[in-house]
Amino acid sequence: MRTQVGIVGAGPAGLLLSHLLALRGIDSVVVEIRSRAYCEARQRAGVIEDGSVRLLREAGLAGRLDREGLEHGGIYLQFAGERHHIDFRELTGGRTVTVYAQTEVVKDLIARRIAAGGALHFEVTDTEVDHLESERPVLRYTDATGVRHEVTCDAIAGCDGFHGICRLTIPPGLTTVREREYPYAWLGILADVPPSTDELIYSHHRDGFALHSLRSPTVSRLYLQVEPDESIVNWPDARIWAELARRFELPGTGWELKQGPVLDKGITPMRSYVSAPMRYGRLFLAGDAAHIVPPTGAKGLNLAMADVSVLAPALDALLSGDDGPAAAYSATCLNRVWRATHFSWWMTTMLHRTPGADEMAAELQLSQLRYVVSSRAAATSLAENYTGYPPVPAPAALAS
Ligand code: RFL
Ligand code: PHB
Repeated sequence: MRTQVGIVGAGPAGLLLSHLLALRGIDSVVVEIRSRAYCEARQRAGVIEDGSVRLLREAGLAGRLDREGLEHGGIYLQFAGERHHIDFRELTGGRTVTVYAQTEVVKDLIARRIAAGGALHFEVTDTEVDHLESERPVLRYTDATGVRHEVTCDAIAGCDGFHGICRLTIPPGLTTVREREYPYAWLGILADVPPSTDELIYSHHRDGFALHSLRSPTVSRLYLQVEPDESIVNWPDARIWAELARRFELPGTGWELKQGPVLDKGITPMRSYVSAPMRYGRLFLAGDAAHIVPPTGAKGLNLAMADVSVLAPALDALLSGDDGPAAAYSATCLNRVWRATHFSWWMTTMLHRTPGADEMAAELQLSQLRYVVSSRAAATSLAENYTGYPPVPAPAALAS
Protein backbone atom coordinates (compact mmCIF):
# COMPACT_ATOMS: atom_id res chain seq x y z
CA MET A 1 0.00 0.00 0.00
CA ARG A 2 1.09 3.58 -0.62
CA THR A 3 0.09 6.93 0.89
CA GLN A 4 1.73 10.31 1.24
CA VAL A 5 1.48 10.71 5.02
CA GLY A 6 1.04 7.84 7.49
CA ILE A 7 -0.61 9.07 10.69
CA VAL A 8 -0.44 7.11 13.94
CA GLY A 9 -3.30 7.99 16.32
CA ALA A 10 -6.87 9.27 15.83
CA GLY A 11 -6.91 11.83 18.64
CA PRO A 12 -7.40 15.52 17.87
CA ALA A 13 -3.83 15.87 16.48
CA GLY A 14 -3.97 12.94 14.04
CA LEU A 15 -7.53 13.56 12.85
CA LEU A 16 -7.08 17.31 12.34
CA LEU A 17 -3.78 16.75 10.53
CA SER A 18 -5.43 14.28 8.17
CA HIS A 19 -8.19 16.83 7.43
CA LEU A 20 -5.75 19.76 6.91
CA LEU A 21 -3.67 17.59 4.56
CA ALA A 22 -6.79 16.58 2.60
CA LEU A 23 -7.61 20.29 2.12
CA ARG A 24 -4.20 20.56 0.45
CA GLY A 25 -4.85 17.51 -1.75
CA ILE A 26 -2.50 15.28 0.28
CA ASP A 27 -3.47 11.63 1.01
CA SER A 28 -3.06 10.09 4.42
CA VAL A 29 -3.80 6.85 6.25
CA VAL A 30 -4.75 7.14 9.94
CA VAL A 31 -4.39 4.11 12.24
CA GLU A 32 -5.81 3.96 15.76
CA ILE A 33 -5.59 1.21 18.39
CA ARG A 34 -8.90 2.05 20.05
CA SER A 35 -12.43 1.65 18.69
CA ARG A 36 -14.34 4.57 17.20
CA ALA A 37 -16.82 4.42 20.11
CA TYR A 38 -13.98 4.61 22.66
CA CYS A 39 -12.36 7.61 20.94
CA GLU A 40 -15.72 9.39 20.83
CA ALA A 41 -16.54 8.76 24.50
CA ARG A 42 -13.19 9.48 26.19
CA GLN A 43 -13.71 12.44 28.58
CA ARG A 44 -10.91 14.97 28.34
CA ALA A 45 -10.40 18.63 27.62
CA GLY A 46 -13.08 21.26 27.30
CA VAL A 47 -11.53 24.68 26.72
CA ILE A 48 -10.59 25.86 23.23
CA GLU A 49 -8.53 29.02 22.65
CA ASP A 50 -9.77 31.63 20.19
CA GLY A 51 -6.95 30.75 17.74
CA SER A 52 -7.93 27.06 17.80
CA VAL A 53 -11.60 27.99 17.22
CA ARG A 54 -10.54 30.10 14.23
CA LEU A 55 -8.43 27.27 12.86
CA LEU A 56 -11.39 24.86 13.08
CA ARG A 57 -13.72 27.44 11.55
CA GLU A 58 -11.43 28.20 8.61
CA ALA A 59 -10.95 24.47 8.04
CA GLY A 60 -14.73 24.14 7.70
CA LEU A 61 -15.06 22.13 10.92
CA ALA A 62 -16.91 24.52 13.22
CA GLY A 63 -20.57 24.07 12.23
CA ARG A 64 -21.60 22.37 15.47
CA LEU A 65 -18.97 24.19 17.54
CA ASP A 66 -20.48 27.52 16.47
CA ARG A 67 -23.96 26.32 17.40
CA GLU A 68 -23.22 24.45 20.63
CA GLY A 69 -19.91 25.87 21.93
CA LEU A 70 -20.14 28.27 24.87
CA GLU A 71 -18.01 31.38 24.54
CA HIS A 72 -16.39 32.50 27.82
CA GLY A 73 -14.89 35.92 28.39
CA GLY A 74 -13.11 35.14 31.66
CA ILE A 75 -12.63 32.88 34.67
CA TYR A 76 -13.02 33.19 38.44
CA LEU A 77 -10.07 32.75 40.78
CA GLN A 78 -11.21 31.84 44.30
CA PHE A 79 -9.05 31.85 47.44
CA ALA A 80 -9.27 32.94 51.07
CA GLY A 81 -13.08 32.83 50.93
CA GLU A 82 -13.41 35.30 48.02
CA ARG A 83 -14.15 34.85 44.32
CA HIS A 84 -12.54 37.27 41.84
CA HIS A 85 -13.36 37.63 38.14
CA ILE A 86 -10.56 37.88 35.56
CA ASP A 87 -12.10 39.55 32.51
CA PHE A 88 -10.26 38.26 29.41
CA ARG A 89 -12.27 40.39 26.95
CA GLU A 90 -11.43 43.59 28.72
CA LEU A 91 -7.77 42.70 29.42
CA THR A 92 -6.85 41.30 26.00
CA GLY A 93 -8.80 43.50 23.59
CA GLY A 94 -11.75 41.14 23.14
CA ARG A 95 -10.17 37.67 23.20
CA THR A 96 -12.17 34.72 24.61
CA VAL A 97 -12.13 30.92 24.93
CA THR A 98 -14.88 28.47 23.97
CA VAL A 99 -16.11 25.55 26.04
CA TYR A 100 -16.68 22.68 23.61
CA ALA A 101 -15.65 19.18 24.69
CA GLN A 102 -12.70 17.44 23.07
CA THR A 103 -14.98 14.43 22.54
CA GLU A 104 -17.21 16.63 20.35
CA VAL A 105 -14.20 17.90 18.35
CA VAL A 106 -13.17 14.27 17.83
CA LYS A 107 -16.70 13.23 16.77
CA ASP A 108 -16.84 16.10 14.26
CA LEU A 109 -13.42 15.20 12.83
CA ILE A 110 -14.16 11.47 12.55
CA ALA A 111 -17.48 12.15 10.81
CA ARG A 112 -15.78 14.52 8.37
CA ARG A 113 -12.91 12.15 7.51
CA ILE A 114 -15.31 9.27 6.96
CA ALA A 115 -17.67 11.39 4.82
CA ALA A 116 -14.68 12.45 2.70
CA GLY A 117 -13.69 8.80 2.17
CA GLY A 118 -10.51 9.20 4.23
CA ALA A 119 -8.58 6.08 5.25
CA LEU A 120 -9.21 5.79 8.99
CA HIS A 121 -8.61 2.39 10.60
CA PHE A 122 -9.72 1.72 14.18
CA GLU A 123 -8.80 -1.19 16.45
CA VAL A 124 -5.45 -1.85 14.80
CA THR A 125 -2.70 -3.71 16.68
CA ASP A 126 1.09 -3.99 16.50
CA THR A 127 1.67 -0.56 14.94
CA GLU A 128 5.27 -0.10 13.78
CA VAL A 129 7.11 2.74 12.04
CA ASP A 130 10.36 2.03 10.19
CA HIS A 131 12.95 3.44 7.73
CA LEU A 132 12.41 6.87 9.26
CA GLU A 133 15.72 8.21 7.98
CA SER A 134 14.89 7.35 4.38
CA GLU A 135 12.61 9.24 1.99
CA ARG A 136 10.19 6.29 2.07
CA PRO A 137 9.36 5.58 5.72
CA VAL A 138 7.05 2.65 6.38
CA LEU A 139 3.98 2.23 8.59
CA ARG A 140 2.91 -1.32 9.54
CA TYR A 141 -0.20 -2.42 11.40
CA THR A 142 -2.60 -5.30 11.77
CA ASP A 143 -6.19 -4.36 11.02
CA ALA A 144 -9.27 -5.30 13.05
CA THR A 145 -9.76 -8.48 10.98
CA GLY A 146 -6.20 -9.65 11.68
CA VAL A 147 -4.65 -8.76 8.30
CA ARG A 148 -1.13 -7.26 8.43
CA HIS A 149 -0.49 -4.16 6.26
CA GLU A 150 2.63 -2.30 5.20
CA VAL A 151 2.16 1.26 3.94
CA THR A 152 4.99 3.09 2.18
CA CYS A 153 4.82 6.82 2.94
CA ASP A 154 6.65 10.07 2.19
CA ALA A 155 6.41 11.09 5.85
CA ILE A 156 4.97 9.76 9.11
CA ALA A 157 3.19 11.80 11.78
CA GLY A 158 3.41 10.41 15.31
CA CYS A 159 0.12 11.65 16.82
CA ASP A 160 -0.20 8.69 19.17
CA GLY A 161 -0.31 10.50 22.50
CA PHE A 162 1.95 10.19 25.53
CA HIS A 163 1.82 6.37 25.68
CA GLY A 164 2.30 5.86 21.94
CA ILE A 165 5.14 4.10 20.13
CA CYS A 166 6.44 6.81 17.78
CA ARG A 167 8.47 8.87 20.26
CA LEU A 168 10.15 5.67 21.47
CA THR A 169 11.48 4.85 17.97
CA ILE A 170 13.77 7.90 18.06
CA PRO A 171 17.26 6.83 19.23
CA PRO A 172 17.48 8.02 22.87
CA GLY A 173 20.75 9.90 22.33
CA LEU A 174 19.03 12.19 19.83
CA THR A 175 16.34 13.60 22.13
CA THR A 176 16.34 15.81 25.17
CA VAL A 177 13.59 15.17 27.70
CA ARG A 178 12.52 17.70 30.33
CA GLU A 179 10.03 16.39 32.85
CA ARG A 180 8.30 17.25 36.13
CA GLU A 181 5.79 15.18 38.09
CA TYR A 182 3.48 16.88 40.56
CA PRO A 183 2.64 15.48 44.00
CA TYR A 184 -1.09 15.37 43.28
CA ALA A 185 -3.69 14.19 40.75
CA TRP A 186 -7.14 15.34 39.54
CA LEU A 187 -10.32 13.44 40.19
CA GLY A 188 -12.73 14.53 37.44
CA ILE A 189 -16.49 14.03 37.20
CA LEU A 190 -19.07 14.68 34.53
CA ALA A 191 -22.42 15.44 36.17
CA ASP A 192 -25.95 15.68 34.86
CA VAL A 193 -26.65 19.01 36.54
CA PRO A 194 -26.73 22.61 35.26
CA PRO A 195 -23.51 24.51 36.05
CA SER A 196 -23.65 26.52 39.29
CA THR A 197 -21.58 29.28 37.66
CA ASP A 198 -21.48 31.48 34.55
CA GLU A 199 -17.65 31.18 34.22
CA LEU A 200 -15.13 28.47 35.19
CA ILE A 201 -14.07 28.66 38.86
CA TYR A 202 -10.45 27.84 39.78
CA SER A 203 -10.48 27.50 43.57
CA HIS A 204 -7.43 27.42 45.85
CA HIS A 205 -8.42 25.89 49.20
CA ARG A 206 -6.47 24.66 52.22
CA ASP A 207 -7.77 21.14 51.55
CA GLY A 208 -6.71 21.28 47.90
CA PHE A 209 -7.58 22.74 44.51
CA ALA A 210 -11.01 22.41 42.86
CA LEU A 211 -12.23 23.42 39.38
CA HIS A 212 -15.81 23.98 38.28
CA SER A 213 -16.10 23.67 34.49
CA LEU A 214 -19.06 22.81 32.30
CA ARG A 215 -20.08 21.09 29.10
CA SER A 216 -23.50 22.54 28.30
CA PRO A 217 -26.33 24.45 29.99
CA THR A 218 -27.34 21.13 31.61
CA VAL A 219 -24.05 19.25 32.14
CA SER A 220 -21.21 20.20 34.52
CA ARG A 221 -17.59 19.06 34.65
CA LEU A 222 -15.80 19.31 38.00
CA TYR A 223 -12.34 18.40 39.28
CA LEU A 224 -10.78 17.90 42.73
CA GLN A 225 -7.13 17.74 43.75
CA VAL A 226 -6.44 14.29 45.27
CA GLU A 227 -3.35 12.30 46.28
CA PRO A 228 -1.24 11.16 43.29
CA ASP A 229 -1.82 7.46 44.04
CA GLU A 230 -5.50 7.88 44.99
CA SER A 231 -7.93 5.15 43.94
CA ILE A 232 -11.36 6.01 42.57
CA VAL A 233 -12.97 3.33 44.78
CA ASN A 234 -12.28 5.57 47.79
CA TRP A 235 -14.48 8.27 46.28
CA PRO A 236 -18.18 7.41 46.28
CA ASP A 237 -20.27 10.18 44.70
CA ALA A 238 -21.45 11.58 48.06
CA ARG A 239 -17.86 12.09 49.21
CA ILE A 240 -16.96 13.85 45.93
CA TRP A 241 -19.91 16.26 46.21
CA ALA A 242 -19.21 17.01 49.87
CA GLU A 243 -15.57 17.80 49.12
CA LEU A 244 -16.46 19.94 46.08
CA ALA A 245 -19.07 21.88 48.09
CA ARG A 246 -16.48 22.60 50.78
CA ARG A 247 -13.78 23.76 48.38
CA PHE A 248 -16.13 26.11 46.49
CA GLU A 249 -18.18 27.42 49.43
CA LEU A 250 -18.58 31.17 49.83
CA PRO A 251 -20.08 31.74 53.30
CA GLY A 252 -22.60 34.54 53.58
CA THR A 253 -23.24 34.95 49.83
CA GLY A 254 -26.06 32.44 49.34
CA TRP A 255 -24.07 30.73 46.54
CA GLU A 256 -24.57 26.96 46.42
CA LEU A 257 -23.11 24.10 44.40
CA LYS A 258 -25.90 22.25 42.57
CA GLN A 259 -25.50 18.47 42.71
CA GLY A 260 -26.75 15.78 40.34
CA PRO A 261 -26.12 12.26 38.99
CA VAL A 262 -22.46 11.50 38.17
CA LEU A 263 -22.18 10.30 34.54
CA ASP A 264 -18.45 9.58 34.45
CA LYS A 265 -15.51 9.76 36.86
CA GLY A 266 -11.76 9.18 36.71
CA ILE A 267 -8.36 10.15 38.11
CA THR A 268 -5.64 11.83 36.02
CA PRO A 269 -1.99 12.17 37.07
CA MET A 270 -0.31 15.54 36.54
CA ARG A 271 2.91 15.89 34.60
CA SER A 272 4.93 18.37 32.56
CA TYR A 273 6.98 16.68 29.81
CA VAL A 274 8.74 17.98 26.71
CA SER A 275 10.72 15.78 24.33
CA ALA A 276 12.78 17.67 21.73
CA PRO A 277 13.29 17.85 18.85
CA MET A 278 9.86 16.91 17.48
CA ARG A 279 11.37 15.53 14.25
CA TYR A 280 13.56 12.56 13.45
CA GLY A 281 14.22 12.11 9.71
CA ARG A 282 10.78 11.75 8.14
CA LEU A 283 8.99 11.18 11.47
CA PHE A 284 7.22 14.22 12.93
CA LEU A 285 5.74 14.12 16.44
CA ALA A 286 2.67 16.23 17.25
CA GLY A 287 0.53 16.80 20.35
CA ASP A 288 0.82 14.67 23.49
CA ALA A 289 3.25 12.34 21.67
CA ALA A 290 5.88 15.05 22.15
CA HIS A 291 4.69 17.05 25.15
CA ILE A 292 2.32 16.91 28.13
CA VAL A 293 1.16 19.73 30.39
CA PRO A 294 -0.88 19.52 33.60
CA PRO A 295 -4.52 20.38 32.79
CA THR A 296 -4.69 23.48 35.02
CA GLY A 297 -3.87 25.81 32.12
CA ALA A 298 -6.27 24.08 29.65
CA LYS A 299 -3.50 23.88 27.05
CA GLY A 300 -2.97 20.24 25.91
CA LEU A 301 -5.65 20.08 23.22
CA ASN A 302 -4.76 23.56 22.00
CA LEU A 303 -1.08 22.64 21.66
CA ALA A 304 -2.02 19.52 19.69
CA MET A 305 -4.04 21.64 17.26
CA ALA A 306 -1.31 24.31 17.04
CA ASP A 307 1.33 21.66 16.21
CA VAL A 308 -0.61 20.20 13.30
CA SER A 309 -1.47 23.67 11.98
CA VAL A 310 2.32 24.11 11.54
CA LEU A 311 2.90 20.54 10.37
CA ALA A 312 0.36 20.49 7.51
CA PRO A 313 2.00 23.27 5.47
CA ALA A 314 5.47 21.96 6.41
CA LEU A 315 4.62 18.51 5.01
CA ASP A 316 3.08 20.10 1.91
CA ALA A 317 6.37 21.92 1.26
CA LEU A 318 8.44 18.79 2.04
CA LEU A 319 6.45 16.73 -0.44
CA SER A 320 7.16 19.39 -3.08
CA GLY A 321 10.91 19.19 -2.39
CA ASP A 322 11.28 22.12 0.04
CA ASP A 323 12.63 20.95 3.42
CA GLY A 324 12.75 24.50 4.89
CA PRO A 325 9.42 24.58 6.81
CA ALA A 326 9.89 20.95 7.92
CA ALA A 327 13.36 21.83 9.25
CA ALA A 328 11.80 24.71 11.21
CA TYR A 329 8.81 22.64 12.45
CA SER A 330 10.21 21.59 15.81
CA ALA A 331 11.59 24.99 16.84
CA THR A 332 8.41 26.77 15.71
CA CYS A 333 6.20 24.47 17.79
CA LEU A 334 8.49 24.36 20.82
CA ASN A 335 8.28 28.13 21.25
CA ARG A 336 4.51 27.83 21.92
CA VAL A 337 4.96 24.53 23.80
CA TRP A 338 7.40 26.05 26.30
CA ARG A 339 5.20 29.10 26.88
CA ALA A 340 2.23 26.80 27.60
CA THR A 341 4.46 24.57 29.73
CA HIS A 342 5.49 27.50 31.86
CA PHE A 343 1.93 28.86 32.12
CA SER A 344 0.50 25.46 33.07
CA TRP A 345 3.23 24.92 35.69
CA TRP A 346 2.60 28.43 37.06
CA MET A 347 -1.19 27.98 37.28
CA THR A 348 -0.73 24.52 38.82
CA THR A 349 1.74 25.53 41.52
CA MET A 350 -0.16 28.73 42.35
CA LEU A 351 -3.49 26.94 42.81
CA HIS A 352 -2.78 23.51 44.35
CA ARG A 353 -1.99 22.64 47.93
CA THR A 354 1.56 21.28 47.94
CA PRO A 355 1.77 18.32 50.35
CA GLY A 356 4.34 19.04 53.03
CA ALA A 357 4.69 22.72 52.12
CA ASP A 358 5.47 25.02 55.03
CA GLU A 359 3.72 28.26 56.04
CA MET A 360 6.23 30.29 54.06
CA ALA A 361 5.24 28.51 50.84
CA ALA A 362 1.54 28.93 51.67
CA GLU A 363 1.94 32.71 52.20
CA LEU A 364 3.89 33.07 48.95
CA GLN A 365 1.05 31.31 47.08
CA LEU A 366 -1.56 33.62 48.60
CA SER A 367 0.53 36.68 47.83
CA GLN A 368 0.80 35.59 44.20
CA LEU A 369 -2.99 35.11 44.00
CA ARG A 370 -3.68 38.51 45.58
CA TYR A 371 -1.25 40.09 43.09
CA VAL A 372 -2.96 38.45 40.08
CA VAL A 373 -6.42 39.69 41.09
CA SER A 374 -5.30 43.22 42.08
CA SER A 375 -2.72 44.16 39.45
CA ARG A 376 -3.93 44.81 35.91
CA ALA A 377 -0.48 43.85 34.57
CA ALA A 378 -0.54 40.48 36.38
CA ALA A 379 -4.15 39.75 35.40
CA THR A 380 -3.35 40.62 31.77
CA SER A 381 -0.47 38.16 31.81
CA LEU A 382 -2.83 35.39 32.97
CA ALA A 383 -5.48 36.42 30.44
CA GLU A 384 -3.19 36.52 27.41
CA ASN A 385 -1.68 33.14 28.26
CA TYR A 386 -5.05 31.52 28.98
CA THR A 387 -6.54 32.74 25.69
CA GLY A 388 -3.37 31.54 23.87
CA TYR A 389 0.12 32.98 23.48
CA PRO A 390 1.42 33.93 21.03
CA PRO A 391 -2.02 34.91 19.70
CA VAL A 392 -2.64 33.00 16.47
CA PRO A 393 -2.87 35.15 13.34
CA ALA A 394 -4.81 33.92 10.30
CA PRO A 395 -4.05 30.17 10.08
CA ALA A 396 -1.21 29.16 7.77
CA ALA A 397 -2.43 25.57 7.98
CA LEU A 398 -4.88 25.94 5.13
CA ALA A 399 -3.99 25.87 1.47
CA SER A 400 -3.78 29.41 0.08
P1 RFL B 1 -4.53 11.81 22.26
O1 RFL B 1 -5.85 12.47 22.38
O2 RFL B 1 -3.99 11.08 23.42
O3 RFL B 1 -4.62 10.85 21.01
C1 RFL B 1 -3.62 9.88 20.71
C2 RFL B 1 -4.29 8.71 20.04
O4 RFL B 1 -3.30 7.76 19.63
C3 RFL B 1 -3.80 6.46 19.90
N1 RFL B 1 -2.65 5.52 19.96
C4 RFL B 1 -2.29 4.69 18.96
N2 RFL B 1 -2.81 4.47 17.75
C5 RFL B 1 -2.22 3.53 16.95
N3 RFL B 1 -1.13 2.80 17.35
C6 RFL B 1 -0.57 3.00 18.56
N4 RFL B 1 0.50 2.30 18.95
C7 RFL B 1 -1.15 3.97 19.41
N5 RFL B 1 -0.88 4.43 20.68
C8 RFL B 1 -1.77 5.35 20.98
C9 RFL B 1 -4.56 6.62 21.19
O5 RFL B 1 -5.50 5.57 21.40
C10 RFL B 1 -5.23 7.97 20.97
O6 RFL B 1 -6.51 7.85 20.36
O7 RFL B 1 -3.39 12.86 21.84
P2 RFL B 1 -3.47 14.19 20.93
O8 RFL B 1 -4.22 13.94 19.65
O9 RFL B 1 -2.09 14.69 20.90
O10 RFL B 1 -4.40 15.19 21.77
C11 RFL B 1 -3.95 15.70 23.00
C12 RFL B 1 -5.14 15.93 23.95
O11 RFL B 1 -5.91 14.76 24.00
C13 RFL B 1 -4.69 16.32 25.36
O12 RFL B 1 -3.58 17.17 25.32
C14 RFL B 1 -5.81 17.07 26.14
O13 RFL B 1 -6.92 16.24 26.38
C15 RFL B 1 -5.28 17.60 27.48
N6 RFL B 1 -6.31 18.23 28.30
C16 RFL B 1 -6.77 19.52 28.06
N7 RFL B 1 -6.30 20.22 26.99
C17 RFL B 1 -6.82 21.46 26.70
O14 RFL B 1 -6.34 22.09 25.72
N8 RFL B 1 -7.84 22.04 27.44
C18 RFL B 1 -8.37 21.38 28.50
O15 RFL B 1 -9.32 21.91 29.10
C19 RFL B 1 -7.82 20.11 28.88
N9 RFL B 1 -8.32 19.42 29.92
C20 RFL B 1 -6.89 17.50 29.36
C21 RFL B 1 -7.90 18.14 30.17
C22 RFL B 1 -6.52 16.18 29.60
C23 RFL B 1 -7.12 15.50 30.64
N10 RFL B 1 -6.72 14.14 30.80
C24 RFL B 1 -7.61 13.09 31.00
C25 RFL B 1 -5.36 13.76 30.47
C26 RFL B 1 -8.48 17.47 31.21
C27 RFL B 1 -8.08 16.16 31.48
C28 RFL B 1 -8.72 15.48 32.66
C1 PHB C 1 -12.48 20.99 31.35
O1 PHB C 1 -13.56 21.58 31.11
O2 PHB C 1 -12.37 19.77 31.22
C2 PHB C 1 -11.30 21.77 31.81
C3 PHB C 1 -11.41 23.15 31.89
C4 PHB C 1 -10.32 23.90 32.31
C5 PHB C 1 -9.13 23.25 32.65
C6 PHB C 1 -9.04 21.87 32.55
C7 PHB C 1 -10.14 21.13 32.14
O3 PHB C 1 -8.09 23.99 33.08
